[in-house]
Amino acid sequence: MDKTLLLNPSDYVGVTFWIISAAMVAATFFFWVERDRAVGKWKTSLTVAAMVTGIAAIHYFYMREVWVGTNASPTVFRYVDWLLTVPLQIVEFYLILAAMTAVATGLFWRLLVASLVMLIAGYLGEVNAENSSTLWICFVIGMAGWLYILYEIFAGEASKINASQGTEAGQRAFNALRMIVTVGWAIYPLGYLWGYAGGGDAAALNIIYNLADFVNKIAFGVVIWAAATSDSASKSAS
Ligand SMILES: *C/C=C(C)/C=C/C=C(C)/C=C/C1=C(C)CCCC1(C)C
Repeated sequence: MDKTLLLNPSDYVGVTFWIISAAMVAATFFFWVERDRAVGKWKTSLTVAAMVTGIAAIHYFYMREVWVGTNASPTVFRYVDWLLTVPLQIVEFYLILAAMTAVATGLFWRLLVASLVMLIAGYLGEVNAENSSTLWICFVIGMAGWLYILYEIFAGEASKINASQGTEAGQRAFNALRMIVTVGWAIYPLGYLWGYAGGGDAAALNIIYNLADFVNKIAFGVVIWAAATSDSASKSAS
């Protein structure tokens, strides 16, 4: 294995780690500063959005070094990052729901447990990737965790939000976050499939996961920022 200390500009996977590191730092700073423009509960939502991208930035710096130095997937730090940031995103989702309607805290715990099942299964599958039955059983368990989350937000308690509840900005945020959890999160299992089916391709795996993190952490925050600033603008105008 070719070991090196510096990022080779033709290492396109390494370059995506680099670009996303910068984007995560910029997003953190942006959400943090924009918090001043939000009112009430929206301030907390922007704080959480900044925490997510800030935690990811630190992991991206390190994951980039692992990739540059070893050309291997930084699986452990990838999952440490997800284990910290996915629960924060579930908190974020729940805060928005709770602001719109009375939702039981049981919903929060169900979403949290399902996300942990999804991530722990994914981790066990990836660190045991040489064993293909473990790899694919874990994939199926991880998929079940994600599908359960989709069930909760499209057909379960969380879906019972109707057009008369909450502010317009809150509803827009809820619908957009739902799309992110459906379409944006779907990129991860595709990365797992592409990365491991047929012998394994670490470059494809990391490039797809990096793209997914860019969408699901930064766009997720931007959706919250858009709702927070439009709601706050209408409140301060009235
Ligand atoms: C900021 C990080 C985020 C939003 C990470 C999300 C990760 C997932 C949605 C992972 C999903 C997976 C499955 C649905 C199947 C098993 C393999 C995983 C863990 C990649």
